[in-house]
Amino acid sequence: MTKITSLLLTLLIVASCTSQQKEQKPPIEQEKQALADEVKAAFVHTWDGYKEYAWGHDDLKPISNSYSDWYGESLLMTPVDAFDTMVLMGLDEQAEEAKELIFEELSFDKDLSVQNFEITIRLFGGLLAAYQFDGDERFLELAEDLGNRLLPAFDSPTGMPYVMVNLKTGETSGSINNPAEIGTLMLEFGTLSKLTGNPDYYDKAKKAMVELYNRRSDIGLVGTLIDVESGEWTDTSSHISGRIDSYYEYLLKAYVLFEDEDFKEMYDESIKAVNKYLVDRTDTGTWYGYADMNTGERSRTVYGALDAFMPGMLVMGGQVDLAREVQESNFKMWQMHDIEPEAIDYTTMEVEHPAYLLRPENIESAFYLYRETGEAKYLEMGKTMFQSLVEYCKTESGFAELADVRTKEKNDAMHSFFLAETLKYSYLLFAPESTLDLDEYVFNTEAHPLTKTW
Ligand code: DMJ
Repeated sequence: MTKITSLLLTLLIVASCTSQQKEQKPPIEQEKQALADEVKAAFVHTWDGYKEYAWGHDDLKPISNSYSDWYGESLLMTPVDAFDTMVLMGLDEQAEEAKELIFEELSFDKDLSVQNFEITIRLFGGLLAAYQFDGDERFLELAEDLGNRLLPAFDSPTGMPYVMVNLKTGETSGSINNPAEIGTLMLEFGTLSKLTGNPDYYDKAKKAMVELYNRRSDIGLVGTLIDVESGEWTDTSSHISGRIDSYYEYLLKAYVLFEDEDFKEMYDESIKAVNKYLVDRTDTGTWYGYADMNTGERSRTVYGALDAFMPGMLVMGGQVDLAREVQESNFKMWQMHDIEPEAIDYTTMEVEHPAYLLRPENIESAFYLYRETGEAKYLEMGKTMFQSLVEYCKTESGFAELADVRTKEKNDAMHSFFLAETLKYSYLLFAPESTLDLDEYVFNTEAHPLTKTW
């Protein structure tokens, strides 16, 4: 063989190896199925713990292997919240167990004063999604019964709901409410209207949102607390964190689910103000801070686990570049201590609130970005986050919150949103896209998928 032929041969071999390498999928893509199976195993582990130690109660206490009920009597928070995750994961046996328990034991005819928002997003949303997935009319009957019992919450002078409502008597309490609890009812009440043909639920939930929107400041921001009787703000601090967050989410999602243009207008106006006054680009990344709703002046540089929903919402609203930027910060926050704290000061990168409550938002945003861009980096982020959960939060019977992400000390608590949301978004990130088509479904804020069957 001449030198030239041998050189040509070498070049050919190198070229063919390079093209083979190019054809090879990045390794994380090949791990997707295994990761989805790991998430499913984490779910089954936790459901087994619930069955053994908390059956029939609201929540599992994953360290003492016992249970807790929010209001003294159980409203089956965990089984209702977890049901549609079981369906998505193909866990038929577990779904059957949950379904039997729900139909045998769930009753809302109880003299309990409950938090309208939490009951709506977890139970009302869970039952509606269960009905749409499963088709059993009893889910819809329970949802309708619950919707009727919650409806008196809207009977305030402004139409914005009270915080609490008694399931039996309809008595309301808590006139100082917040945008999240006022404005995160639309998908559930609206869906019930569409499914039953009774417009009342839709109209009341929409009026509440419009009343809130109409009280935005001249620069377009809302505050943290408002009196639903007088309509006056009692705390004018504006941000995207807890107590405001999902109001914006529902303005957008209500438009997507109901195709009601009013919501689009309100979302577009609101997000403009939020991105003008709250986005904070610093040396440490792109964050959303706090500002006074009237002046727009920065008041705090705090960001946390709840704020991490933002990239997911921005993707849905078409602002993908900004979503990417913020997700980098989300992940940076996660990496500070291998698991995210509830809140940090993003200028110093110091922990402000050290707990981790098994929250989903960071993984949720990675999921939306992966679906939108197909980029492996979002799978990598999801893998890191899920594996931290297993490493630091897993217990003999389930998963526990962390009291402090720096020491990894655990708390004896596990919110039902861990099964409804955290494991659902983790699973959907790794599972084939056909498991759930985002063009067909809109998630309520507790990750219950709702679809336009009307
Ligand atoms: C959930 O109940 C919902 O996602 C809500 O919108 C915010 N808080 C928790 C999860 O962190």
